[in-house]
Amino acid sequence: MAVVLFLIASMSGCESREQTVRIVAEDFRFTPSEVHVSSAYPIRLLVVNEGRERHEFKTALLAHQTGMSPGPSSSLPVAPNQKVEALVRPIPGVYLFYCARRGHAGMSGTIIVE
Ligand SMILES: [Cu+2]
Repeated sequence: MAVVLFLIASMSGCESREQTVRIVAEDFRFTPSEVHVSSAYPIRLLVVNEGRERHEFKTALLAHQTGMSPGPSSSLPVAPNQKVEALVRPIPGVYLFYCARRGHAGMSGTIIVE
């Protein structure tokens, strides 16, 4: 509970800034497929499923989620017409993302934190 309260407080403060990366999942691609973000501010990953299939957004960037207990999820399953989000620390790097669902191997892209 303390962790949740701390998160809400830190996100509503005037000093806090974050950048939102919005990725749309369709059947069968992610848009955009390449995203550049700054390492200066936390990244809010927002994945919106506009397809008819269930998708599962997966990337190593999710290892840097903030405030996760006991540990961060390694992927974000998202049902049709749903959206999911995660707040991650902006550790510089090139992060591939892809759909972990069987048969969806063509769905992939890159997030570059610089
Ligand atoms: Cu998929």
